[in-house]
Amino acid sequence: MATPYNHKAIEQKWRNKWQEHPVNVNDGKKEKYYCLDMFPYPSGSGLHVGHWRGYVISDVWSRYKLLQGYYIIHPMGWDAFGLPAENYAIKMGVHPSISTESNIKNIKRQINEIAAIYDWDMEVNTTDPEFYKWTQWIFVQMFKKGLAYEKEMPINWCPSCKTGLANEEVVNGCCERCGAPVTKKNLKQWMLKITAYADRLLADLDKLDWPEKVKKMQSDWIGKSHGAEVDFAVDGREDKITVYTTRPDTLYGATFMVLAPEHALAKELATDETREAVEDYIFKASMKSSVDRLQDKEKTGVFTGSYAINPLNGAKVPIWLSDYVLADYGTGAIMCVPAHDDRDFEFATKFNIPIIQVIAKDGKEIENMTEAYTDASGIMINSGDWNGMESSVLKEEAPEMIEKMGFGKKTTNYKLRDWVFSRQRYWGEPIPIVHCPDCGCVPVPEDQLPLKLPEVEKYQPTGTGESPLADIEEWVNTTCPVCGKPAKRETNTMPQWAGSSWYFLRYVDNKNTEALVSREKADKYLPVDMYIGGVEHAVLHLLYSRFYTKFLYDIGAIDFDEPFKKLFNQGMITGKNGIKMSKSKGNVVSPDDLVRDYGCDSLRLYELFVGPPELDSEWDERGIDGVYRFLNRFYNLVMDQKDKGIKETKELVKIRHKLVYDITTRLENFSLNTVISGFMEYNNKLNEMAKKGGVDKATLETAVVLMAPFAPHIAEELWEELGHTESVFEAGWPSYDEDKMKDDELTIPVQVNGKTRATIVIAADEAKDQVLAKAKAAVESKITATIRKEIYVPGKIVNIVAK
Ligand code: ANZ
Ligand code: ZN
Repeated sequence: MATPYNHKAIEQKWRNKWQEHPVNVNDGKKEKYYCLDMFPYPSGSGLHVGHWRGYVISDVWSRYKLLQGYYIIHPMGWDAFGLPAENYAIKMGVHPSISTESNIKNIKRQINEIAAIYDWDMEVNTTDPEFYKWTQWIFVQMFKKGLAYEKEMPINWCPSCKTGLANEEVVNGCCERCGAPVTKKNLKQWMLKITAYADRLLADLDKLDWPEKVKKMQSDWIGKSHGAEVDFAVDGREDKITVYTTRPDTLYGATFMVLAPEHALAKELATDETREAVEDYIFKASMKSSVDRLQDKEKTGVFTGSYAINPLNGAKVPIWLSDYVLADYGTGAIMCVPAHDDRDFEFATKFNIPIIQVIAKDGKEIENMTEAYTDASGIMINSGDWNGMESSVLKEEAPEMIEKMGFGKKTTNYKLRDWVFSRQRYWGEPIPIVHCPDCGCVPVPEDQLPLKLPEVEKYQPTGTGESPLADIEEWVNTTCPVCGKPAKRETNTMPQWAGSSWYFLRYVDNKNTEALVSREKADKYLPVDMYIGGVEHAVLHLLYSRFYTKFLYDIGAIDFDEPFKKLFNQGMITGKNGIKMSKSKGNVVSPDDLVRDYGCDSLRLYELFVGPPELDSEWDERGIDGVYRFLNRFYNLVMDQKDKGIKETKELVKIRHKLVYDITTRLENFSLNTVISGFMEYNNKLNEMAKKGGVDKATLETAVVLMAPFAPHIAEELWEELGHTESVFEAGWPSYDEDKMKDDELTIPVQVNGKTRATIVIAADEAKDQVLAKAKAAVESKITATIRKEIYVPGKIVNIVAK
């Protein structure tokens, strides 16, 4: 018996060797491959086994590409500004700069246990002034192009985090960070004009090799729709109300109109009889949080007492207020067609408003409508001149018809809103703007960047709508860079997304003091070829990064306009019963003990073995034993067979090519759990072969190379034992030959009347006639009746029917 598998010694040995001789070197000749992880924020609780899985996946992919001959850019850094870091610091009562630093240290130690090929020379940290100098520089460039502007408006406000939030940070009406219901607050904000990029952000999704799900989330978020604005006169008044509709084909079916309670005319339309109720409704709506507005199951509303005139047929329709109409979408007013819209149907039913069907599926009117007919397909009815038209055709033509008739125009609308970019918090990049009474908003001159975040004693959020920086007089009071008169600094900071929107550009040139990245390096090493991370960033980070990249492309800083060519979203690892791992639930599994007891290679394999990487998987620690036993058996097999001088046989060659084929195709499909189970199956097969006559060296070597991306330490060790002096990562990824995978001899059953009577051995490509002849010969003695039918399922079975 050879020496047993000693994971501790082996792993330590190869860590040391890799330190001396890194396996991933840039020789200037190899093509680059950039494999990026979503960088972590340095949380206080460290990494759990769920974070580990993401980093294992990206390292497996990186090492696979390394074996294919690429130079791998595989960096790591810290998303260290922002609410989570600051909230943690406040809770622990330490300054965020101190807690951030010690958290980074701990997580870096944990990440190093993964033995990934991270290039720490490329490390970035968003809180490093040399980094955020460029975060601020980008803001200044946006300001100069008119894409960063100040605006006072009601914004999403998290009363718990005490800061404003972007629309993307409000999930089902709650703060994306802390879960508290979001309210509205009127504040002067810095905004980024992401809407100027809406069309490109939408169209360029086609260029991306991303999961369809994420692309759909982005296109839904951008929410481009085509339709018309239609003007309705208000009966007996000068005013007109413009509505936005995507279904102008249904205009004859509009039986009422609804305005958002915030609409400019909402109050004015009230009559003496309705005024009290209208004002009451408007007030109550303003007090409702957006969660309530979203979650309200029943529609509420109030009749204003005024009527609008349908411009097409002159019909008088009542004007209502209801909070199911959003103030900041379209025109904040809608024409309501209860027969063909679910929300309008519900509202009309509740308030006894007439319902007029204008589209009929088969030309017939429905007698008793119990729900809206929402398809835009059918024949127009009850629609004057439009009767008989196909509704889907009319839907396309109506905007122009309305424009010609002079009561509206064709329009396009977007759901996407400009990005609220100010945070009333301490732990972020100061917005590099000076407010001068004479010159207005003046950017801090570029040679004065970074504008450093001042040291403070009190960094807790104030809740007043001002950031803690507003209290530091000597920092706030400055002089205007243009005219030199006394002026004040902007005291809001940037959101956490500011640094993460461009950090991936910085890794490849992280010490550059002249530019955020040199054009030379950007052209050589960017963009990212593969991006790996959780799906929760689908419309936040992934949309913002695309926006920043397009902007930097437009100003000539880089020569590509999409940051991430390919995207893989990994699922979460949860605790028992699918519960998310969290410190407060006490179900966090730390990788540290598992690495100690089983070794890094075992944990790497087990992280992948727990389930399909794109799905959530429940963590069950017991399974790691099985993986550990597998590695032991594989180690013993190679050690036992390596010096036996076994010659390859047809069967061994076949197994070898099939192994390469299975592992490669599964890996290419990111089916990493089945890669591991595949290794286990082949390990069993090879152990059988070892008993039968032995396993040749080429087959052992192939198996070892294939294992290298997954279990790099043991692969290096066995590669060395197989007599190599170079690293296994120099070996190149093995190829397969489909011809050699074919089974050339098959044993198949021969049935007579459905019962197996014999087996025959045939060549895999043997002709049908010959197979049948062999089959009949084999069962001749068992056939007593006349043969009626002979069936051959190629390569599988022969069935003879005799009666
Ligand atoms: C009449 C109509 C008839 C409509 C029908 C739909 C179906 P998207 O695709 O989301 O753009 N709408 C317009 N502005 C709104 C607002 N501020 N708040 C709530 N709803 C609003 O949908 C546009 C449709 O949503 C518009 O077309 C309008 O209702 C409604 F059979 O107009 B529709
Ligand atoms: Zn000035």
